[in-house]
Formats: sequence, structure tokens, C-alpha cells
Amino acid sequence: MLASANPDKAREMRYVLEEIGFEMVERPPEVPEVEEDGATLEENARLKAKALAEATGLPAIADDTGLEVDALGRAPGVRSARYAGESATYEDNVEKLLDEMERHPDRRARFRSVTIARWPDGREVVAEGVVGGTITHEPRGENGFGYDPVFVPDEGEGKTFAEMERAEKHAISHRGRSLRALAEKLSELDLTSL
Ligand code: ITT
Repeated sequence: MLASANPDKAREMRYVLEEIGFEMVERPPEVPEVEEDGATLEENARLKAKALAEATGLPAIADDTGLEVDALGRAPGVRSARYAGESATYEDNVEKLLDEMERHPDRRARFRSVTIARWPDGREVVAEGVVGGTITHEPRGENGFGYDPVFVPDEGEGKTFAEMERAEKHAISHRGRSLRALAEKLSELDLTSL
């Protein structure tokens, strides 16, 4: 089961996981949104995977992602969704990021995703994916979501993630890398005993 309540993220997770060969079940809407009060990406991914696995009795896969900007002491990091406030939109967060970056020449950043597959009995597998890049001065592109319009990955020929097609983004993205690493670890387990 997909444990993300963010439809943009759930769509991307489904895309990557189905490409690998997983069949994903949609998160039931009646499961309340999980409060992400962990101090790390791993803790937040675990909170989501655990809540969904326990509520549904199915193994669940969660992803928690942060954008780490070197000049901002690796902020917004674990607070990426709420950078500009509790009910901030993607645009609010991007605007705050560009404002904060105005006086910083160093625009190095990375997206980090931690993914967890967790079973209702508490067993779990954890993986991580990272992509390095730089923060642009202006948003560019219409695809993707969140900070994609202001992030140029090192391997992206100068395009922002929002200027890439889905397959192009996930060939190099934090989420693609993390979920493929997770699938690799899962393929080494005897899933019939879980
Ligand atoms: P769930 O917890 O329900 O999965 P969320 O939106 O809270 O959804 P995260 O905490 O993992 O998910 O993500 C934090 C924020 O980071 C998210 O709201 C986006 O603004 C941003 N983000 C995550 N993945 C991204 C990506 O691939 N590209 C651009 N921004 C991303």
C-alpha cells in the first residue's frame, strides 16, 4: 500500500514502483493524515508506514523527502513541506526559499528521500536516495511538484526537474533511487515468510 497522503508524491511513487513490477494499492481516504513530528526523514517515513500498515493490515511503503540547501545549514530539510508555515503551498515554500537564497552565492543543494516498507507486525526495510544539484534564481517548468521548478540536478543537462518528463526525472531522482534501492533490498528477502 502507498502510504503517502500527498497525491503528487503518491503518483510518482506508484510510477517508479510499478515500473519495477510492484502492484500498489491506493491509501484509503478514511485513514487520518499522520502527524509528521519526527526529527528525521527516517522517523517520519516510519510514522507514515507504520500508521498505514497498522490501519489496513497490509504492508505499506512510505517516503519522506527533504530538500537540503548547504547555504541554509541544510534547511528546509525535514521541514520542507512546512517551510513557509503550517499551511504553506508549494508556491509559498518556493518563494521563501528564493528570498532566503538572495544573499547566498553558494546554491548547492540536494534532495534526500528515505523510503520504508513496513509490515503490520513491525518488520521493515529502509532505503535512501539522494540527488545533488543547485537552486535556480527563478522557477522554471510546469511538471513535477514542490521545489521541482527551482532545482537543477547535476545530471540533468541544466534542466530543472519541472522541465523534465516523468521518466527523465525518476531515472536520476532521489525518489527513483530510494525506491529502486528499497526494491533491491526487498528482492533479497524471502517475502513468502513475511
Ligand atoms: P506525505 O507525508 O503524505 O507523503 P508530504 O508532502 O508531507 O506528503 P514529504 O514530507 O516527504 O511529503 O515532502 C515534503 C515536501 O518536500 C513536499 O511537500 C514538497 O514540497 C517537497 N518535495 C518532496 N518530494 C519532492 C520532489 O520530488 N520534488 C520537489 N519537491 C518535493
